Amino acid sequence: MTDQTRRVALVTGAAQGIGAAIADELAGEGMTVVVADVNLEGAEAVAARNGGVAKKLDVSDPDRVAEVVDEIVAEFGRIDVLVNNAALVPLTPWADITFEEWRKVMSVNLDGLYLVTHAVTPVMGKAGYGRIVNIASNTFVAGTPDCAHYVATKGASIGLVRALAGELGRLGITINAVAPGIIASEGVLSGPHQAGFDYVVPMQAFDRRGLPQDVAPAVAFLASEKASWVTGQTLVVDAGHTRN
Ligand code: 4PL
Repeated sequence: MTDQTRRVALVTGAAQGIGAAIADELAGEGMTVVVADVNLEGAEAVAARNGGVAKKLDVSDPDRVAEVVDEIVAEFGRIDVLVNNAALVPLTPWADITFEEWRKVMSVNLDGLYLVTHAVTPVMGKAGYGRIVNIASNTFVAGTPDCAHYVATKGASIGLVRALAGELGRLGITINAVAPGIIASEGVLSGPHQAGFDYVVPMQAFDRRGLPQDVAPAVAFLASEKASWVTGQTLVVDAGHTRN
């Protein structure tokens, strides 16, 4: 029988980058972390080091989302924390964004938010407690070029937080967003983002690239019991890039 007294956190897109750092941070605070990702081997590696459990999850697949949430409830009896981190981060100029690419980004970044959040909130509602953190992006503040589909989904993520805070608050659930600036994560480093760092780092208050570990503690705060009076908010974690 598994220990059902520890808080349980579901982190999507947790095989690498910001999601993996969040999974490690929450595990370090004593939570059981469900490390969910389309990349199962990557998720297993993260879960192996932080004592969590790995699940293969494509957040845009409704059946699989329902299945994973059911498995977590069956195994642990609770989901205290949901971190909606999974996202595609493509860099494509507007003229080159095909409808197919547009739909793909909407499917993962936006439908995924709906599917996972909609599956988890009844579980939290029944318990009368929940913490939801959406990983947004400061590109919504900065109007960063060459990723209009991505920026649109991050704006929607912040919109969802604002829209749901009231409805979910009645159930004892808080929902907030963390909006990182450009971060040297595997996902970003796998694309042509070098120019982004060259442009952004001089605007930051600190003269280095942001790392996943720079973002995770802000998520951990909003995911904690202590953040009980904060909901519907967006915390920008970008070394001051968008402060002006
Ligand atoms: C400022 O979230 O916030 C590039 C790529 N530049 O994904 C981001 C900035 C990127 C960002 C982001």
